[in-house]
Amino acid sequence: MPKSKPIVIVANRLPVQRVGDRFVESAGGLVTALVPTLKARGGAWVGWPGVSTPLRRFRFENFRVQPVHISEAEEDGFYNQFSNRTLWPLYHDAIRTPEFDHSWWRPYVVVNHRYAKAAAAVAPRNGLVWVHDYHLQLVPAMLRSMRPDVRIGFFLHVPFPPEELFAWLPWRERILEGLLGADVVGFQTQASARNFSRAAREYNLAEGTDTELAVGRRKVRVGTFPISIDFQWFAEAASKPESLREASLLKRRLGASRKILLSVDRLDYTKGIDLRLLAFEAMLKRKRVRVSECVFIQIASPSREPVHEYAQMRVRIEQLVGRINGEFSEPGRVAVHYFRRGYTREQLAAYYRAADVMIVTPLRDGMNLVAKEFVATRSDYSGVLVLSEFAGAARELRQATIVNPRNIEGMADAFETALNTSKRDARHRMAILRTIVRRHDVFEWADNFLEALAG
Ligand code: ADQ
Repeated sequence: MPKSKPIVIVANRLPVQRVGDRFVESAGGLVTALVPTLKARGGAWVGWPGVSTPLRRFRFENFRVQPVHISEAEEDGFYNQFSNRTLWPLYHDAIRTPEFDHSWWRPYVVVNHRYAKAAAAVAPRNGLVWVHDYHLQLVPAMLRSMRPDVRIGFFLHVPFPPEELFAWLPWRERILEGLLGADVVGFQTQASARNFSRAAREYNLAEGTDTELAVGRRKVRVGTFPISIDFQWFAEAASKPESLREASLLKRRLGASRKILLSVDRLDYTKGIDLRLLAFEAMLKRKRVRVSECVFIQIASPSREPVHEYAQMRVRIEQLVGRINGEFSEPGRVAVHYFRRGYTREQLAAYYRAADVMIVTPLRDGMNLVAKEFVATRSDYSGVLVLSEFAGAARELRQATIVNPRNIEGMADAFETALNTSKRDARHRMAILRTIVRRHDVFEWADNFLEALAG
């Protein structure tokens, strides 16, 4: 039975981290999605422990944890530079200019090879191996050459860029060859899947259709598998008395009559934080909504701080927050609350529950789980979701208020309309959104992919 077959997950990071002298599960979407699946099937997780001191293979619950050692110099070339200064901006519409430095390619190849070797060492005969994300695009082909018996799946969490952008990459054929080593290549959206298939044909590395390619005599299935969240967990967490208490305390502290606009992101230039602040400022300038009536909370978790573009983005955001507060805040009524820190999932659930309007306006995003988490917490069917048309989630969450994040005045309009949405209208839309996320949760996502992989 395919469902009971053990799996090997290969991802940049391990799903566990050391706390004192033991290991605990780390937070994050992928871990929530795959650890229950791994626990049910058994198998292994291959990944980087996040520390440069070598760590031995060990067992966690009923699966194996296979650490991949990466030196500090390799971490810089493979992760900070090639993954996050070349691939990340290129795959996100070149929002920042990607840099193409030949000295970064080498560590990318070396580290990918190390992951492939580690996966080859732990994969059972004829087993299933599932490789994740843009850091590890060479692993499928490398693993296939080492272990032709295994079935290999690859899932890209970020968008696959259109042809004219992908063409910039000096190593474009190598990346395509790497991915085409998989039996199933999965994407968040149809557009990404199509971009990939077209690029594979364009560079004469495969023939076929947008959903099925042939590399010589081998078939490669190209599919769309929109990732999701643990709906039940968020729905229950947000309905607990502690969360409800937390949410109403927050509302009271901000001013009970004020409506809360909320955003939650990693502090990343793809998330459009600066433009949404400008839109909030534009809305206040119109003087139809005042700070006595609303407050904007931006929660941003620190991310990739060694990368220059991230440090720059942080300065810009902090200046904007200062400027808006300088102009619009009143004693006891701060216009923008900016919290640059990580929260537990329980804390986030309480914030989602307190919000009247959730603003998710990335310039480009593979999916965006925050939008789905917000929807899951609204078991009272209230609240309005403002969502960028450039998030993968917009393909599914069509009942959200869809905006173009580069249209500042348009976004300001959308915020105003969202603040004035009738309870009835909000309820109607939220009911549809909740049905979609409930039906298509992260467990369904993992099952669908693994079923395709099992063939
Ligand atoms: P990310 O770019 O990290 O993921 P997203 O999908 O929004 O973006 O996931 C962020 C996660 O981090 C959410 O689960 C959120 O709750 C959490 N988070 C955000 N801010 C936090 C904070 N301050 N404290 C604690 N947790 C916080 C990449 C792609 C996305 C894709 C996912 C999954 O860029 O497009 O949806 O992978 O495939």
